[in-house]
Amino acid sequence: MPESNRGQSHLLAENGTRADELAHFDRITSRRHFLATVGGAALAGLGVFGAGSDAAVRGLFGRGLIPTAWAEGSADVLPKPDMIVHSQHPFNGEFPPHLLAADVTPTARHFVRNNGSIPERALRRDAQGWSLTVDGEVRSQRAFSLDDLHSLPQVTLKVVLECAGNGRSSFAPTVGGTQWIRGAVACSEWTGVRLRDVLQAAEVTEKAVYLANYGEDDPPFSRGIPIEKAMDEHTLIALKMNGEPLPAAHGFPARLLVPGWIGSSMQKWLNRIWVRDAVHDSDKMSGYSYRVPAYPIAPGDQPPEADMVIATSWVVKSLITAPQANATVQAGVPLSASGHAWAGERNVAKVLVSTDLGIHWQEAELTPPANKYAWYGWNAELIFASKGYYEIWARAFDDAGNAQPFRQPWNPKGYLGNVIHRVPVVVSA
Ligand SMILES: Nc1nc2c(c(=O)[nH]1)N[C@H]1C(S)=C(S)[C@@H](COP(=O)(O)O)O[C@H]1N2
Ligand SMILES: [Mo]
Repeated sequence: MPESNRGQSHLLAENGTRADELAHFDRITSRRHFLATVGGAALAGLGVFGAGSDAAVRGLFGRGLIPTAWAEGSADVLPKPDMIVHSQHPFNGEFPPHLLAADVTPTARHFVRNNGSIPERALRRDAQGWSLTVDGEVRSQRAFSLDDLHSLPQVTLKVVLECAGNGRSSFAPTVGGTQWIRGAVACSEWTGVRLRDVLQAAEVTEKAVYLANYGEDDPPFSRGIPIEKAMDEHTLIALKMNGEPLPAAHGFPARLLVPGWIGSSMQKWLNRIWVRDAVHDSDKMSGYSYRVPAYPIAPGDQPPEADMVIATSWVVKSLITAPQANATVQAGVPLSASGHAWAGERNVAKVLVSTDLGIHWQEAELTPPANKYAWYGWNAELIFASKGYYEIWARAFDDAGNAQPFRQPWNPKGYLGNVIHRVPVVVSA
């Protein structure tokens, strides 16, 4: 979208004449064309398998490498069908909300967020020579093979995984970075070992404060989590996603799952855990990276770095997955609206739904999550009295009394966006 239109989208959203999704719709439509083009080129690339001479194919896999898994039409193909692609290199893509209706997100609908290239080992699905080193504040430094990890007790959990930047495109003024709309969130089923079992095997010392995690991607992307969160029974080193070995894009052969926390703490292509006696201080843990102001700031302000704190748990949020934006419906005919709600480390207390821009609210029926840290389902039967333009709004509340805001609180990098989701509906007589 040209820079000049961008300000306009915010105006539209702020004036409330059209929901934010309408502005986003333009982007999606223009990207559809882009996708069709790239998709076609990728298929042509299949024909000249391995030649890697096609620029689009090179772009898809970096360095011209075609993974063998590609030949089997596996989950490693990028972009995934119907994806909204934000960038090819590094690869970043999400799905529109109406494609995220499933309780358990299929791998084919899970967003992909990469800061660098996908490691060649992952593209080859080759765990030969891979190991996970645990060092630092441990009594028995260890290098775990994939077999070692498979021999530990396996745990399966459905977990909401959401990029800290999801919703960034709703920030006004605009902030830099991938302009995620609403779809950088998913809830797949993950299987692996408890991180604490691995840490206990390495005999973590009393001086342990924080983990510094490393993956095999380039340039290096390293973030960390406090030892308390690492020892939580729900924190996993995942080896499988939806019952299959991790796809290349999602961290083969092993990734962290830190339930409730921002996606960037969930290190992909994990190969080293350095147990530290201090808070991890890599560049992705410092400055404005994955950090938010310790107090509310005016939109556009740049607080001193010393006033920034590390972003950890997500905040309460909901998504409308049905109806689709711009759906048409008849007045007086019931319409079922539904979606998901989640609240980081907290529980969801209720979801309210409005069709008149917040004048009246009705309580949605809430379905409990499959397990702690999976998302809740919600459903509401709506009736539109007359023909006209309506918006469906969903507002989730957590068990501490926090609700989704009507205006997006601002921070310099556009993190933790949880402003109310609005879906436009056109009602006919
Ligand atoms: N090694 C590594 N791990 C990473 C990243 C990365 O770029 N490199 N991106 C992080 C971010 S910002 C997010 S939101 C999640 C995305 O996970 P997904 O691509 O499986 O959806 O992975 C995290 N783990
Ligand atoms: Mo992220």
